[in-house]
Amino acid sequence: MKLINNSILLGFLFTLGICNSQNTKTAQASLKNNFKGDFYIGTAINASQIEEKDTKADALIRKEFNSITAENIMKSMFVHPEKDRYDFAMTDKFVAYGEKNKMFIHGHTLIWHSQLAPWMAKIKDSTEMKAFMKDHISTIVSKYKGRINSWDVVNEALNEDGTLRKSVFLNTLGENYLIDAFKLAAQADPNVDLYYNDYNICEPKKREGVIKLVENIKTHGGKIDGVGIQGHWRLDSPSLEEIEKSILAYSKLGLKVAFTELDVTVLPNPWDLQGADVNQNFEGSAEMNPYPKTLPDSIQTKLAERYASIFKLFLKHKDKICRVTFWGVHDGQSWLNDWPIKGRTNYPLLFDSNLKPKKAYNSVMRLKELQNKELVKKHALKN
Ligand code: 9MR
Repeated sequence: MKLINNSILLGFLFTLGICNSQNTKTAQASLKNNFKGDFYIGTAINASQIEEKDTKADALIRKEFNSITAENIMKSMFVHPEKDRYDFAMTDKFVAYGEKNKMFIHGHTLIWHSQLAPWMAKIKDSTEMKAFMKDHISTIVSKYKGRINSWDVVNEALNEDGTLRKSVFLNTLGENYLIDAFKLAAQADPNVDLYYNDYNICEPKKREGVIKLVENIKTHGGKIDGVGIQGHWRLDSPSLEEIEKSILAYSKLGLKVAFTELDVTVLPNPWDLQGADVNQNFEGSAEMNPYPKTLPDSIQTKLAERYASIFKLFLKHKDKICRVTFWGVHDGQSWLNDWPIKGRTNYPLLFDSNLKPKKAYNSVMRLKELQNKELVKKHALKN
């Protein structure tokens, strides 16, 4: 256990408002300040937030978060729309926004089967694919060398059973594409942290798949620094036990763990309904969109409890976790309003669509405040 010196104790007291005096500048209570020293608190931002078009959202982002990920604009279809043309207009603005606000900047994502430019999807042979990967990864990573802090080098390469997903990359290059991608990224910027990022990787089978994938990259001389657990979760799953097992399993590989796309859906899932087929048309169905106007208090409370238990676990393993990023700033912006059914009203984040903190926000903040109080108490007892 680290020694707590008096200046740190004073810091705690200021945060708790115990040491408040008009002449003393206190740290503003916010997610990023409360979890300072534990892990970065990040958010995904969309194009209008990058361009600071929404002044209220901009103020909230700068107050609460110290890390950013681009929700879409860094994906290949936007940044590399044609074989011989890159479009860095938005990515330049994104990086400048992070630098201006002294934030940890995460790059999402280099190699992903989805949101590909149409010309990439048509690549048929291995020579052409190798040339594409070299050009794509080297150009983008070296352009932002020393400015982007970590990259999702490969995103979502696994099936649910832990086998490799059929994609244009696997079809043309075989499983070596993973090793090549990580080597190319490390060559372009030897100091940037390189991640494998995926969803459902707290599930046992898929987790085994990640472990195999990481070991294979390492055995063949690739550099990989971390695993990104996306964290698109539900109120009751995955269990805290499986999340904890995953944190431990990935860090045992010598890797950093980041929670990269955290949100918790409160809506029914069509796949859970017996015989339900997601292709069925559920749009406009009241059964599937039960809270179109407001979230009942009982569900707000459930969401708050779920977030508190998740963050309690994160704090327990803060030595292994370097970043927790939410997938969006507020509920109104969440992709979960349109997936897996379009046009629903979901409530998966800590801020509501009016940008007001929810019960879930307070529960996460309170957790940290209680922990600080405990430390103050222990320190007082010692002296
Ligand atoms: O939030 C993103 C949404 O706006 C896009 O339409 C969608 C396209 O696939 O991608 C969403 O973000 C995804 C992320 O890039 C990778 N992991 C899953 C996220 C949610 O689908």
